[in-house]
Amino acid sequence: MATIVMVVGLPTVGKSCIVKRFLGDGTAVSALSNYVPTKFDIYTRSIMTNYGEAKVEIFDTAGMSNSLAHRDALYSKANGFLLVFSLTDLCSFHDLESIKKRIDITTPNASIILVGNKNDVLDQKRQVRHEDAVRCSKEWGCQYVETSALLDYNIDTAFKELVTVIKSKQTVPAKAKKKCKLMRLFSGFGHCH
Ligand SMILES: Nc1nc2c(ncn2[C@@H]2O[C@H](COP(=O)(O)OP(=O)(O)OP(=O)(O)O)[C@@H](O)[C@H]2O)c(=O)[nH]1
Ligand SMILES: [Mg+2]
Repeated sequence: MATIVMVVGLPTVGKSCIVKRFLGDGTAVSALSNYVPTKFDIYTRSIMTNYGEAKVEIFDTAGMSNSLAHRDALYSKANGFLLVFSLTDLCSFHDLESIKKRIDITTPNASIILVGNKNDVLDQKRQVRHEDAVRCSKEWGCQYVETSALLDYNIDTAFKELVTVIKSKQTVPAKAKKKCKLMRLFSGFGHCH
Protein backbone atom coordinates (compact mmCIF):
# COMPACT_ATOMS: atom_id res chain seq x y z
CA MET A 1 0.00 0.00 0.00
CA ALA A 2 1.28 3.46 -0.85
CA THR A 3 2.32 5.90 1.84
CA ILE A 4 0.43 9.16 1.44
CA VAL A 5 2.44 12.28 2.10
CA MET A 6 0.70 15.62 2.00
CA VAL A 7 2.63 18.82 1.33
CA VAL A 8 0.94 21.74 3.08
CA GLY A 9 1.62 25.40 3.84
CA LEU A 10 0.73 28.92 2.68
CA PRO A 11 0.89 29.95 -1.02
CA THR A 12 4.35 30.59 -2.53
CA VAL A 13 6.36 28.89 0.22
CA GLY A 14 7.64 26.53 -2.48
CA LYS A 15 5.58 23.36 -2.03
CA SER A 16 5.30 22.58 -5.74
CA CYS A 17 8.98 23.29 -6.34
CA ILE A 18 9.88 20.93 -3.50
CA VAL A 19 7.65 18.24 -5.00
CA LYS A 20 9.08 18.75 -8.48
CA ARG A 21 12.61 18.52 -7.14
CA PHE A 22 11.72 15.34 -5.31
CA LEU A 23 10.39 13.92 -8.58
CA GLY A 24 13.62 14.87 -10.33
CA ASP A 25 12.14 17.66 -12.39
CA GLY A 26 14.84 20.29 -11.88
CA THR A 27 13.96 22.33 -14.96
CA ALA A 28 10.62 23.37 -13.51
CA VAL A 29 12.36 24.73 -10.45
CA SER A 30 15.16 26.65 -12.11
CA ALA A 31 12.58 28.86 -13.79
CA LEU A 32 12.10 30.66 -10.49
CA SER A 33 9.84 33.39 -11.83
CA ASN A 34 7.29 30.88 -13.14
CA TYR A 35 4.82 30.82 -10.28
CA VAL A 36 1.56 29.02 -10.98
CA PRO A 37 -0.74 28.49 -7.97
CA THR A 38 -1.54 24.85 -7.46
CA LYS A 39 -5.09 23.50 -7.45
CA PHE A 40 -4.24 19.96 -6.42
CA ASP A 41 -1.84 17.38 -7.84
CA ILE A 42 -0.88 13.83 -6.96
CA TYR A 43 2.42 12.18 -7.90
CA THR A 44 4.13 8.92 -6.99
CA ARG A 45 7.72 7.94 -6.40
CA SER A 46 9.38 4.99 -4.72
CA ILE A 47 12.13 5.57 -2.20
CA MET A 48 14.44 3.38 -0.17
CA THR A 49 14.20 3.61 3.61
CA ASN A 50 15.69 1.59 6.48
CA TYR A 51 12.43 -0.35 6.36
CA GLY A 52 12.75 -1.25 2.69
CA GLU A 53 11.30 0.29 -0.42
CA ALA A 54 8.31 2.56 0.03
CA LYS A 55 5.91 3.70 -2.65
CA VAL A 56 5.03 7.29 -1.83
CA GLU A 57 1.98 9.16 -3.08
CA ILE A 58 2.67 12.87 -2.84
CA PHE A 59 -0.28 15.24 -2.58
CA ASP A 60 0.73 18.74 -3.67
CA THR A 61 -1.99 20.85 -2.10
CA ALA A 62 -3.15 24.40 -2.80
CA GLY A 63 -1.81 27.03 -0.45
CA MET A 64 -4.95 29.01 -1.17
CA SER A 65 -7.54 27.96 1.37
CA ASN A 66 -10.21 25.49 0.37
CA SER A 67 -13.35 24.92 2.39
CA LEU A 68 -12.67 23.49 5.83
CA ALA A 69 -14.68 20.36 5.06
CA HIS A 70 -12.64 19.79 1.92
CA ARG A 71 -9.39 20.33 3.81
CA ASP A 72 -10.36 17.96 6.61
CA ALA A 73 -11.40 15.25 4.16
CA LEU A 74 -8.06 15.56 2.41
CA TYR A 75 -6.00 15.57 5.61
CA SER A 76 -7.71 12.47 6.91
CA LYS A 77 -6.23 10.41 4.05
CA ALA A 78 -2.62 11.21 4.91
CA ASN A 79 0.02 9.09 6.61
CA GLY A 80 2.30 12.07 6.95
CA PHE A 81 2.67 15.80 6.32
CA LEU A 82 5.44 18.06 5.15
CA LEU A 83 4.60 21.30 6.94
CA VAL A 84 6.31 23.84 4.72
CA PHE A 85 7.06 27.50 5.43
CA SER A 86 9.35 29.93 3.68
CA LEU A 87 12.34 31.22 5.62
CA THR A 88 11.65 34.59 3.96
CA ASP A 89 8.08 34.83 5.27
CA LEU A 90 7.36 34.89 9.00
CA CYS A 91 3.59 34.65 8.41
CA SER A 92 4.03 31.35 6.61
CA PHE A 93 5.78 30.01 9.72
CA HIS A 94 3.10 31.20 12.14
CA ASP A 95 0.32 29.94 9.87
CA LEU A 96 1.52 26.36 10.30
CA GLU A 97 0.27 26.43 13.88
CA SER A 98 -3.37 26.37 12.75
CA ILE A 99 -2.60 23.67 10.19
CA LYS A 100 -0.92 21.57 12.88
CA LYS A 101 -3.98 21.97 15.13
CA ARG A 102 -6.19 20.78 12.29
CA ILE A 103 -3.94 17.76 11.68
CA ASP A 104 -4.14 16.88 15.37
CA ILE A 105 -7.92 16.69 15.01
CA THR A 106 -8.27 15.05 11.59
CA THR A 107 -5.23 12.77 11.55
CA PRO A 108 -3.77 12.43 15.06
CA ASN A 109 -1.69 9.38 14.13
CA ALA A 110 -0.01 11.00 11.15
CA SER A 111 3.69 11.81 11.25
CA ILE A 112 4.93 15.29 10.46
CA ILE A 113 8.12 17.09 9.54
CA LEU A 114 8.69 20.84 9.69
CA VAL A 115 10.33 22.21 6.55
CA GLY A 116 11.88 25.68 6.23
CA ASN A 117 12.28 26.25 2.49
CA LYS A 118 14.30 28.83 0.51
CA ASN A 119 17.39 28.55 2.69
CA ASP A 120 19.41 29.72 -0.34
CA VAL A 121 18.36 33.32 0.35
CA LEU A 122 20.70 35.91 1.82
CA ASP A 123 20.68 36.47 5.58
CA GLN A 124 19.04 39.89 5.21
CA LYS A 125 15.98 38.26 3.65
CA ARG A 126 15.60 35.64 6.34
CA GLN A 127 12.60 36.24 8.60
CA VAL A 128 12.54 33.01 10.60
CA ARG A 129 15.38 32.24 12.99
CA HIS A 130 16.75 28.73 12.97
CA GLU A 131 16.37 28.40 16.75
CA ASP A 132 12.69 29.40 16.62
CA ALA A 133 11.96 26.70 14.06
CA VAL A 134 13.89 24.14 16.09
CA ARG A 135 11.96 25.10 19.24
CA CYS A 136 8.67 24.70 17.36
CA SER A 137 9.65 21.27 16.02
CA LYS A 138 10.58 20.15 19.55
CA GLU A 139 7.18 21.28 20.81
CA TRP A 140 5.53 19.28 18.06
CA GLY A 141 7.81 16.28 18.61
CA CYS A 142 9.00 16.24 15.02
CA GLN A 143 12.14 16.93 13.05
CA TYR A 144 13.06 20.24 11.44
CA VAL A 145 14.86 20.44 8.14
CA GLU A 146 15.90 23.46 6.06
CA THR A 147 15.62 22.99 2.32
CA SER A 148 16.17 24.80 -0.94
CA ALA A 149 14.14 23.63 -3.88
CA LEU A 150 16.20 26.04 -5.94
CA LEU A 151 19.51 24.37 -5.08
CA ASP A 152 18.07 20.89 -4.53
CA TYR A 153 19.26 20.99 -0.93
CA ASN A 154 17.82 18.50 1.60
CA ILE A 155 14.72 17.77 -0.51
CA ASP A 156 15.22 13.99 -0.61
CA THR A 157 16.26 14.08 3.04
CA ALA A 158 13.01 15.73 4.11
CA PHE A 159 10.85 13.10 2.39
CA LYS A 160 13.06 10.22 3.50
CA GLU A 161 13.07 11.32 7.15
CA LEU A 162 9.29 11.62 7.13
CA VAL A 163 8.63 8.30 5.37
CA THR A 164 11.08 6.55 7.69
CA VAL A 165 9.17 7.81 10.73
CA ILE A 166 5.88 6.69 9.15
CA LYS A 167 7.30 3.25 8.37
CA SER A 168 8.84 2.86 11.82
CA LYS A 169 5.38 3.39 13.36
CA GLN A 170 3.81 0.89 10.97
CA THR A 171 6.43 -1.78 11.54
CA VAL A 172 5.68 -4.16 14.37
CA PRO A 173 8.91 -4.91 16.27
CA ALA A 174 10.22 -8.46 15.68
CA LYS A 175 9.92 -9.24 19.41
CA ALA A 176 6.20 -8.39 19.44
CA LYS A 177 5.65 -10.48 16.30
CA LYS A 178 7.31 -13.48 17.95
CA LYS A 179 5.14 -13.04 21.03
CA CYS A 180 2.01 -13.00 18.87
CA LYS A 181 3.08 -16.15 17.08
CA LEU A 182 3.64 -17.95 20.40
CA MET A 183 0.28 -16.77 21.75
CA ARG A 184 -1.43 -18.10 18.61
CA LEU A 185 0.29 -21.45 18.99
CA PHE A 186 -0.83 -21.84 22.58
CA SER A 187 -4.33 -20.43 22.33
CA GLY A 188 -5.30 -21.90 19.01
CA PHE A 189 -6.91 -18.58 18.11
CA GLY A 190 -5.52 -16.02 15.72
CA HIS A 191 -6.02 -12.57 17.14
CA CYS A 192 -2.63 -11.31 16.06
CA HIS A 193 -1.70 -10.45 12.48
N1 LIG B 1 14.78 31.38 -3.65
C1 LIG B 1 13.96 30.33 -3.68
N2 LIG B 1 12.76 30.43 -4.30
C2 LIG B 1 11.96 29.35 -4.32
C3 LIG B 1 12.34 28.13 -3.73
N3 LIG B 1 11.31 27.25 -3.89
C4 LIG B 1 10.36 27.90 -4.55
N4 LIG B 1 10.74 29.17 -4.83
C5 LIG B 1 9.94 30.17 -5.57
O1 LIG B 1 8.78 30.48 -4.82
C6 LIG B 1 7.67 30.70 -5.68
C7 LIG B 1 6.50 29.82 -5.32
O2 LIG B 1 6.84 28.47 -5.53
P1 LIG B 1 5.72 27.32 -5.60
O3 LIG B 1 6.44 26.03 -5.45
O4 LIG B 1 4.88 27.49 -6.79
O5 LIG B 1 4.88 27.68 -4.28
P2 LIG B 1 3.65 26.85 -3.67
O6 LIG B 1 3.89 26.76 -2.21
O7 LIG B 1 3.46 25.58 -4.41
O8 LIG B 1 2.43 27.84 -3.94
P3 LIG B 1 0.85 27.44 -4.10
O9 LIG B 1 0.75 26.37 -5.12
O10 LIG B 1 0.16 28.70 -4.51
O11 LIG B 1 0.38 27.01 -2.75
C8 LIG B 1 8.16 30.47 -7.11
O12 LIG B 1 8.46 31.70 -7.72
C9 LIG B 1 9.40 29.64 -6.90
O13 LIG B 1 10.30 29.78 -7.95
C10 LIG B 1 13.62 28.04 -3.10
O14 LIG B 1 14.05 27.03 -2.55
N5 LIG B 1 14.38 29.18 -3.10
MG1 LIG C 1 1.97 24.86 -5.53
